[in-house]
Amino acid sequence: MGELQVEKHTKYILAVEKRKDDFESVVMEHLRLNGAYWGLTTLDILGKLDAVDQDEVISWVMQCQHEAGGFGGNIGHDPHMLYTLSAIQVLALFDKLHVLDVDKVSSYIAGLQNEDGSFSGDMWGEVDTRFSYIAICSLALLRQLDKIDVGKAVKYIVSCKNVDGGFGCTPGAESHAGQIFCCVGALAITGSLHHVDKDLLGWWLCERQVKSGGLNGRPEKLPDVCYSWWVLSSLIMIDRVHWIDKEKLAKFILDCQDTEKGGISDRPDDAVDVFHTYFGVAGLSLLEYSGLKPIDPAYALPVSVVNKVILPCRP
Ligand code: GRG
Ligand code: ZN
Repeated sequence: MGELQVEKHTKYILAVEKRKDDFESVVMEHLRLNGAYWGLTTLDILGKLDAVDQDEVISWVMQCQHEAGGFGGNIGHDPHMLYTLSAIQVLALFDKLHVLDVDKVSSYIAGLQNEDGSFSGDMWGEVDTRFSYIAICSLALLRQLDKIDVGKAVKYIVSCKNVDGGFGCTPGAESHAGQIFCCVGALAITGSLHHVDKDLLGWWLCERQVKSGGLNGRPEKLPDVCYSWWVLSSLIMIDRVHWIDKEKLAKFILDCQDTEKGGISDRPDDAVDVFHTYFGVAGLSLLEYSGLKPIDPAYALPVSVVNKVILPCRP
């Protein structure tokens, strides 16, 4: 099995951060703040965050903030929950959460909670358990969970639980590994994991492993490196990670590396991108691959970062 190409992946991410006009960057323009989170978190797990000019990053992140309090994907873009979490996560990576007007950002997020406890992604109202996770994770990092009705938020997430033990994006919607990460993560952060049937969900999740060792996101689908994050983090949160073959999964991820130019793809021999590079490296970190910083399965940030942000307020 090949080794993790730490230097090559570092170079690849640093190059993507700088490129502004090639194809991938143009396509990614509207989600640059998400891209920054993926790239910078990967560098931190690899122990290479020092290679980045942090003042430049922070100044750019702060320029993505909208007067409503939320963040857009880039300067001048409309605010959305997705980018607001990425902004908070990037600032947390650099231990710079204090530059935020915490009240303003948390009021923006809390303002998106609906009567039934669910959350909309932005002022246009799309409701999805992704946004429940984002609201809860963001507010926990800002220590502002008391700004929302946590009981109702949990109740809504539980209403999205299916008979197979999994969760969907809205009540009655099909179970999907990405949505399961969001719901289990939000329940973990709020101390509500007793709502999960761990054996039933653990069974569904471990059945995501296919012959090649990779994981898929739903029955009958192809394996994809990003599910090494969505599925594995969920299995860890419910204490059932020993139900999959960790060696085979690590091999699948390593087989998806571009060993010449750096970066990781969704499946062996496909084109690499920052998203799958992040999920590949984060997945290997969850698998305790040697030399990588451990990542927190609920907050999707290095454990060292979460400890710095959350621990001081734990009794
Ligand atoms: C901080 C890690 C982190 C996340 C923030 C945005 C978000 C919260 C979570 C997204 C969860 C989610 C729904 C992930 C799934 C992404 C994905 C690969 C979707 C593809 O779905 P299909 O149906 O592909 O197109 P399949 O693999 O089923 O063929
Ligand atoms: Zn993917």
